[in-house]
Amino acid sequence: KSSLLRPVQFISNNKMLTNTAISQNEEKEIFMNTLPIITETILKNPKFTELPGVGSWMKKVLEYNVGSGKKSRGLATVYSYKMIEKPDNITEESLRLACIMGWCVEMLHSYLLVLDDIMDHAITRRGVPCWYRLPEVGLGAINDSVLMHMSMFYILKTYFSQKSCYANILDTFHNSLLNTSIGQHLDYTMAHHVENNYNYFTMEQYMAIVQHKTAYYTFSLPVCLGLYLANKMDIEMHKKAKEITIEIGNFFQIQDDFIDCFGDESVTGKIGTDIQEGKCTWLAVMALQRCNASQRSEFEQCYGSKDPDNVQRIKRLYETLELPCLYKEYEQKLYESLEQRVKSEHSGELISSTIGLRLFETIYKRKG
Ligand code: DMA
Ligand code: MG
Ligand code: MG
Ligand code: MG
Repeated sequence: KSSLLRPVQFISNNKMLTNTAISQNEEKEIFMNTLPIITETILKNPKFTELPGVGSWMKKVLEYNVGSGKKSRGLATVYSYKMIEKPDNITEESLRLACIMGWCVEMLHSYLLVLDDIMDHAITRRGVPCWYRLPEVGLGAINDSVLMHMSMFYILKTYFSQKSCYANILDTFHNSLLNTSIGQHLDYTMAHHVENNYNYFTMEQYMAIVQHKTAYYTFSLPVCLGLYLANKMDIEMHKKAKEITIEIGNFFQIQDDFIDCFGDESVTGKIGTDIQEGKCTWLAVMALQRCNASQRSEFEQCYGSKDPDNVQRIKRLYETLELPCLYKEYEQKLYESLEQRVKSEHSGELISSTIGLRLFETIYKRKG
């Protein structure tokens, strides 16, 4: 075994240490090194070699949309596999397959982002113009997202169709996309058909949106795939992992909402549009819960407007209502409760809560 393949280490006080010898940067590098395999495999699909013009367009689509960004979901797939698999079973080949699986999750993400940016009238993504905004792309971006999605299935078929868990893997991807599209539907309709009636912006509605649009595919999908890669089919184990990953995924979207308003564009690579689009965000819901009558009428007057003054007024209202402070407290409490869970959990749930904590650590206090 090479030094990069040191297995997950267990220590006695019920805590799992993941590959302390490998830094997060090294893990990212190993993951990045698998990307050429993905591109090559996709472009070798006879469909693309028979029509070289389409093949070279596909290459451009992949280069622009897959590979940049944080790769949280792809890396989460690899981490999960490494944490779940028996150390002796972790080999160069099994890690390569985990990385390939991680890239499939990243491709699903890229597919969703291309569509999401059209729906959200977004301007930039990962520091460059959104794909649909390139003059040679336009609404052809919708079809490009289908090309990416189908290429993702081609990768799955190429590398996993001989495995016993292939049907489960496909089912997991399909379920994640169904959940995401339900969430995206709720997100879109809440923002576009309410017309100054903010009675629908409740925490319950918000949680339904984020659980569907983000939590499932962001963390439940990678961990579920990690379990399958390690041949873990136990339904109870999958259920436990799903519970905790949904909680973390929900928070991931709360962070995304916070960053959309208060983040630094040079770090996030995207210009926030939630206030302008009138989105049902964590900030909007919290503001409505805490505001007095005059603040509520200011909110109703300014929210969902492209006028920069109105956007500023909403941001000031959020600050007056001390939402940045509440957000930090929420994050801290969640961290502590996850740590507590790892300490107190019995062996049955220890794996899922440890994975949960580890994933949470990768997003804790994130700025982008
Ligand atoms: C993210 O919601 C959900 C999906 C399915 C991409 P969002 O529009 O807030 O994401 P972003 O801030 O990245 O545009
Ligand atoms: Mg968006
Ligand atoms: Mg969106
Ligand atoms: Mg957002």
